[in-house]
Amino acid sequence: MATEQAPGVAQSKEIEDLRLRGRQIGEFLMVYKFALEELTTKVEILREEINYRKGSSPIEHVSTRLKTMDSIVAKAERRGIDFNPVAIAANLFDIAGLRIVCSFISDCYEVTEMLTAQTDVKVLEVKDYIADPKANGYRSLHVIVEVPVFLSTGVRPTPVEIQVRTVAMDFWASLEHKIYYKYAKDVPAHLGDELTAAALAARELDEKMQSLHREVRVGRPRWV
Ligand code: 0O2
Repeated sequence: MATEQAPGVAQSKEIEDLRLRGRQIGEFLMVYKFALEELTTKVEILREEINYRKGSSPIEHVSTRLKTMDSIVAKAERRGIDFNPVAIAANLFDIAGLRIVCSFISDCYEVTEMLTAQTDVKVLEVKDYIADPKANGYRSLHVIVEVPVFLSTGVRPTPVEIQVRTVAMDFWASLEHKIYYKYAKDVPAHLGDELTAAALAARELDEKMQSLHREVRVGRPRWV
């Protein structure tokens, strides 16, 4: 004979389950947050050191983001990844994201080189959308790296997606992102065409600024 549970007991079991799930999610995301903090410190050290030596830095600004649980679930579903922490950790490499915005195209490559040359930064994948832009005009250098996060329980190598881009690339990408979501990923053709034209203009601006920068650097007196 089945014994009926008092409503209060069922409710407190539900609350307990929810609490446990919340804790598991928190623990799962925590390591990505730590990996971002490590990488942010590395970038800030580079920025400060270069600024100290040269009087200016190639890094304009740095930002980080952790994917939301909703976004992780959506991507796991899209990719047919089992929804458990082990499968997700083994297949999704952009749960933690670091974006570095630089002044010039050459800075994007130089800063990436300085960061990835560090012995505790392991490169897993490089996608160079600066050399080879997406069809819509999107440009950025994407590098997936793995950094060791030292926990009380041991070391956890953790992947982070680094996006490196110029101010012009960043301006374009943030507007395109807003438009993309405003139209629920179904951007009207004329807007799409205008965005692609704007990406081309941003690219021309980057190239012009790069060549001016090179000319000033080559032609400057030794003490500058
Ligand atoms: P969020 O919120 O910015 O992180 P996928 O992630 O499935 O699309 P893949 O191969 O994992 O594909 O990644 P890909 O193509 O290297 O791009 C991943 C990230 O780059 C995106 O993350 C964006 O941040 C950025 N990105 C790529 N293409 C575009 C683009 O056309 N326009 C803009 N504005 N950003 C782009 P998320 O997860 O889509 O979004």
